[in-house]
Amino acid sequence: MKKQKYNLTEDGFSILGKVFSKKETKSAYTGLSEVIMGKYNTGKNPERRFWNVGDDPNAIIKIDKPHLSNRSVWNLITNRKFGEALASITNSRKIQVWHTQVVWKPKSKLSSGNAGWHRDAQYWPFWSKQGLYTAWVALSNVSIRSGPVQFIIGSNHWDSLSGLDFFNQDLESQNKILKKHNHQKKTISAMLKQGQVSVHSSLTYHSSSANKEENPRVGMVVHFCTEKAKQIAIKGENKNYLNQLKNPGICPVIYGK
Ligand SMILES: O=C(O)CCC(=O)C(=O)O
Repeated sequence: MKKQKYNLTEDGFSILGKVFSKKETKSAYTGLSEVIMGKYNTGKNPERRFWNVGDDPNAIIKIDKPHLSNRSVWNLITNRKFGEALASITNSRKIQVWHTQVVWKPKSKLSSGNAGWHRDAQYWPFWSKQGLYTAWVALSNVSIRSGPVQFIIGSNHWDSLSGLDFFNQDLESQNKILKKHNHQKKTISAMLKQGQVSVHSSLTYHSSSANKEENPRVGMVVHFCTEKAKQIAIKGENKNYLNQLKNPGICPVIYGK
């Protein structure tokens, strides 16, 4: 693996060298395209689909926990080299994958490919702020024109801002919110080669915009926790969500014990 760019603790994200071979990424890419079409070679459904066959072909396609539904996708997220790379970059003894999503972005029409500014932690009231990260695995080459994930440098140190959301595709109005809060916004677009990985803290603000390329921009998004993560007791519909951590068939430990 080549040298890392950007410091995970200081900048809130880091860009790793190539972790996966062409064969590994190709096989996961094919697996995800099958999951998107509703074909599950494990016989298991993904956790949740936000896009279904027949929906807008230019829309961003997000499906939660596709690793349950396809063996090649499972193999990608449980890959030993991947576990080692995540342990090394986070300086951890244990890496457990607790959630995944595919974010498959076909050529966009207007704002159809936008993912709004957010920090992952805003969706995870049941988790502490420490020890929670996301790895974004490039299954296609990601150019500046294909709507790469963009990170705000150092935003992992900010207080949380309201009015920002992954599902809000109006990036301009969200940029105004960022400006209003007087945040000097220096962003970095994560341009990655197929097989490369970026890692960000659950507190780092990020978004992505239109894919202007002909080919889809494909990211396998892997949310993982380390031994520093702590569960927080909450009320309501997600109060038992993290019970699945006890099930290695859903939440595999990919490094350490
Ligand atoms: O793939 C994208 O454009 C957004 C991904 C994202 O929000 C994440 O990795 O947490």
